[in-house]
Amino acid sequence: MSMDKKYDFKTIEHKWQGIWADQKSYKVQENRDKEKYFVLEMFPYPSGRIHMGHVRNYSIGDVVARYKRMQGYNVMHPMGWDAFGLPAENAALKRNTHPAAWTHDNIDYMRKQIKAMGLSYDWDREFATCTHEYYRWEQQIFLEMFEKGQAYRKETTVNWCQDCKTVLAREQVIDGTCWRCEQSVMPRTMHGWFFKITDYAEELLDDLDKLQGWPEKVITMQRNWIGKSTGLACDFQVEDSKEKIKIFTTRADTIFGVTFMSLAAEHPLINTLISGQKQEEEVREFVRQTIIDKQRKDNKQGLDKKGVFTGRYCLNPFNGERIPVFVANFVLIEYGTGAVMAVPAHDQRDFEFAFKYNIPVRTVIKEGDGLSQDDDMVSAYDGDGVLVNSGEFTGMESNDAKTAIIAYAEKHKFGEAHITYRLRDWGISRQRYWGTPIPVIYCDKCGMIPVPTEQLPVRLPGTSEKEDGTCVPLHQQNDFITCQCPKCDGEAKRETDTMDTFVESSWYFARYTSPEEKNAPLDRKKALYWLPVDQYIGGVEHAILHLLYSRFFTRVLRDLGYLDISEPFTNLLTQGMVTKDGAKMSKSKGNVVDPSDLIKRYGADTTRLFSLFAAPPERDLEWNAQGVEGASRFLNRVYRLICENSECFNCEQQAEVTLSSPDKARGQKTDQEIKDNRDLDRKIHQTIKKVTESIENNFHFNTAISAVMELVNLTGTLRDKEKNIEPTLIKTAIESTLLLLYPMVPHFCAEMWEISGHKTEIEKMDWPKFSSDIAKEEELTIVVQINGKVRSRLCVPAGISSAQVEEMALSDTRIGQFIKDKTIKKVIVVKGKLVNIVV
Ligand code: ANZ
Ligand code: ZN
Repeated sequence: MSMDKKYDFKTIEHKWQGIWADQKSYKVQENRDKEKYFVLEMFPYPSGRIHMGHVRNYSIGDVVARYKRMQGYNVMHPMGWDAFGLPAENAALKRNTHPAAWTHDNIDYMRKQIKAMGLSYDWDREFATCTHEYYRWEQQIFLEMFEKGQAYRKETTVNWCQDCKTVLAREQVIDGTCWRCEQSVMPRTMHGWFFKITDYAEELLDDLDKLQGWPEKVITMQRNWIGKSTGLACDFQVEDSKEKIKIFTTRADTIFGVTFMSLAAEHPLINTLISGQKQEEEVREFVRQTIIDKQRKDNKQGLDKKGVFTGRYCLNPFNGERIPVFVANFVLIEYGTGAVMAVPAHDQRDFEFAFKYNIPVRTVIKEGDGLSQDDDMVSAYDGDGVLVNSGEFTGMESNDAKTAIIAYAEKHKFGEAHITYRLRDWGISRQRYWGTPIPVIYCDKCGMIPVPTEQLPVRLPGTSEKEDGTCVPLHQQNDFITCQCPKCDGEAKRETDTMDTFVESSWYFARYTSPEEKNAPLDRKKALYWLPVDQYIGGVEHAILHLLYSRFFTRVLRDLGYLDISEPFTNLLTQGMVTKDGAKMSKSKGNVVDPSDLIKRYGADTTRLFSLFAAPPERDLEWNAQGVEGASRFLNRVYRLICENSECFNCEQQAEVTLSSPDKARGQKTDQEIKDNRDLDRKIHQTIKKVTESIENNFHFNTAISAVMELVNLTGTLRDKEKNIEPTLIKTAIESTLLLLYPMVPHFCAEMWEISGHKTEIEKMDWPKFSSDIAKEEELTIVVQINGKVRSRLCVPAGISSAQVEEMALSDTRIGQFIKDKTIKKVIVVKGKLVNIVV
């Protein structure tokens, strides 16, 4: 047989994909006799073609799915399409097609690409979120939320991208520009719809502690995003006015150090405060400029602290002191109350501001020994300490002072303990076409009316197209807008906003449990069986929003009676990026590798193996052409090993040589041959152990694959030596190799399993088990001598290297006592027997 004989991946992959599809091998149903396992990869946006990031994501998920099936779980592994979104509209405009047509074409193409990877999906559960069969249930959920006040409408200042002609969420504005088109973003006031995620802020935060199967960094990102702060909300009376300025502070202990007040440029009191003041014009100009700057710069805290005096004063309720009121560019309107009691001695931003505008700095917290900090202060001291210059609170420690000061404010009714979250309600309105229409009607007579559920879905109009066939936003589509009022039958108008596409992805995982349900968003019983998702896998770029929104929706659906869980994803794996030359693969960088080319050239199995082997899943994976070649060579090596040992597979006799029955073999074989047999047997069990543990330990497939490679090497070497290796042992070695590799390279292993004479398909086999006894390294006793005299004995694993033995001998405590400060001249190691140290 020639050394370069290769397996025919094209035929094999085609054959097995056909079999799996015909047999619907991965279709699942609820089965109370089996433990369920729901493994899910974040579903793709149908942008046109799959990329290496998809390949990596789905390969990981597929190994998990196939591995869990072999372990006896009832595995659900579904796939679908996150199909609404702006790219469809833009592409449609550019190509003169309809967004629906563009999207469905892409789905068809990508489905083919994904199928060519041999992924074990239950394709009967596939759906696209842009179909009314899906979004009508989203509209239903919206209506139920609306009824409970969880979906509401209000007027707000929004971030508007002129290029995308859409409202952007706060997190979609990056450095003042649109995350998509990188155009600058402008403020604009308009009505919009919101989901009351803040109602769940506390629960979303508290339950993070329960997410034991999530990466710590994702938990931290979620915690920071929710951003809970506990402190004091307190009123400062405006001098010569009925108005009060409400502030929020986490540092109530610094209240006697307040030397000015700063308001956000958008603060509603500003107008009243400045009217008639000589500063009026100056302040107005400052406010105007600041609002523009903020939208542009995304109000980064590092930016230059600027402000303007309003000409007015307010009074510190604790000591009646007159405090000048400023408008400052670093105060956020969205946070706390939009007003800050400024304490320059203990807050760096306030310190810089005070320095610039010549405002007094008054120390009220002393650190530890209480040395004076006033004179030579170069920065604020923002730590805790002991209070000074603080009236009756002087001498208290920061934490006690906070409590006492809050209690004082509550007693005198000008303030109270207050919790603030950074998290805002979720603005879901988008002024687009290609999204879920918000099911609300406006009637001049009856006001705002939710669309009655029996009138759902409010379908996206497909007919109202521009001349070139593309679709325009709903507010430009009169046929869509005009409707009948459900109450008075008069002429009314439809809401024209569509929902943020993050809404679809916030509950799709639940819909997979009952994708065909025609009477409700979910079949409760099925959802009960399948949820939560046991293993969720996707990019870390979704660590905040998508995961937070999904956690929120799960609770909403729970409270609406559809689900009985709170957390949607028990375990989360965030995979790293696929990079080339150190940069993320992307069209704009021109460093993309097309997975379809790889599959054509090397086959799906090699492509999968490469992406699993090149890096552990949570790390970035650097593209490397040799890596793909290597993966391909390895599979062919296994193939040849099987061909060369085909005679072993006809052998029905039981394995005789194992550690537990070494004597039986004796007599027929030389010592060396007995050792070789034992070594291979041990290696088999060690490999099963290693692979199983590597998968269980955060899916470290790369180490799993290395272990199998070692087994393949040893099997090949022993067999090449024409050693008297038991055929059944070779057979077990090869079978184990195939079973262990099967989840990663399923077509290849299915075929090899078949050609080596097995009647039952490999995927019906159980995951192999190992014996810890057999897997244990044989141990040897090594004598350690000093100048020829036996001084100690070491127990070492049989395979250990001379260097390792030497190191162990030298660090042995008894040897250490003998050597003390003597100089070591020479160390002689006789492999497997002794170490002699000459001093
Ligand atoms: C007085 C003070 C003294 C403060 C001091 C800090 C240190 P976290 O902890 O992130 O919640 N703040 C309140 N509302 C703000 C707003 N809308 N824009 C900008 N800053 C605002 O932050 C709470 C602290 O941030 C508050 O405590 C307030 O400044 C400021 F030595 O009040 B502090
Ligand atoms: Zn009406």
